[in-house]
Amino acid sequence: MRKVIVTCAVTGAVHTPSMSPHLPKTPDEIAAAAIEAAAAGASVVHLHARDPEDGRPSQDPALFRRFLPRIAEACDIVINITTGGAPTMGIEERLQPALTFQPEIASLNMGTMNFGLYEMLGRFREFRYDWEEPYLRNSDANIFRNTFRDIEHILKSCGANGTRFEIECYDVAHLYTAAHFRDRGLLEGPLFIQTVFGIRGGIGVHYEDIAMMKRTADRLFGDDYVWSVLGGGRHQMPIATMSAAMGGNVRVGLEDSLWGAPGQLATSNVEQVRRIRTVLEALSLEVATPDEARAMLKLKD
Ligand code: KMH
Ligand code: ZN
Repeated sequence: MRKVIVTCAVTGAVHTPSMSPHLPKTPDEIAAAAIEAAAAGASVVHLHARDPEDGRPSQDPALFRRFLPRIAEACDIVINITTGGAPTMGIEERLQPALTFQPEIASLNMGTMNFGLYEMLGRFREFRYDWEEPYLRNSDANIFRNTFRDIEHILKSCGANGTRFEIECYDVAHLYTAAHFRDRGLLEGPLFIQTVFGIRGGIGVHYEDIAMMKRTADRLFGDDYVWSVLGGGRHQMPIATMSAAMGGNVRVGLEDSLWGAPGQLATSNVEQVRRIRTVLEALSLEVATPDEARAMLKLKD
């Protein structure tokens, strides 16, 4: 049976605490979400941190230090630390936790872009914390900066620690950028290509979009890549399901969607992990264990 890598992205930097009481923000909540996701079968956890007082996204290594060792002690799961942080942050700030903790995987965003937030964000009018409203309002003016030089810097600095990459591609051009760095010898196969659908500023959520990203990646990388998929907002489960049936690996979690069912918030990350696991098993697919994911992605020992 084919093994499918399930990544759970537990908190991210897109959503804010007022949108859902279930979004993890303290180190305890982030650790618990990761440990529960592992127990439900997630192979990889993608991690951001937040200020425990007000839930604001933060790349402070001291915050990561409050949950990373606890996750490692409690369970086996592949650790993936963001280098994307939030579009409001500078590149050195974004890199701090991945350089400090030298994880098995770090995210690597393949291009500078507008990063419009998910469809539900515009609906919020009442905020629990002062930072949320300007953060969301300014998101229409932010640029998510990932220049060629930034990408090279992340590749060289994290790569020197043996960290491999979740290569986040939000449009077809980003696949070509990944191929460019592969051709220069800065990225080595198998590439873990995370195709991202449904961010305003990136590719859409039509099945033709998924097919085109897959066809292009097949052509550029042949057998030397592992394809994973995430859909933003309410598209998360339909896109994960379609892509799993097409041979893909999947990412779920409250970073990417707060929804559990139409109009209903997910009450936890593990709810989404369990739902995609049910889908995968119905498709006669098996969730990859962390060790199987390590072997598939050729991660460091
Ligand atoms: N929230 C994802 C669509 C990163 O952390 O490097 C983008 C992301 C970026 O995961
Ligand atoms: Zn992320």
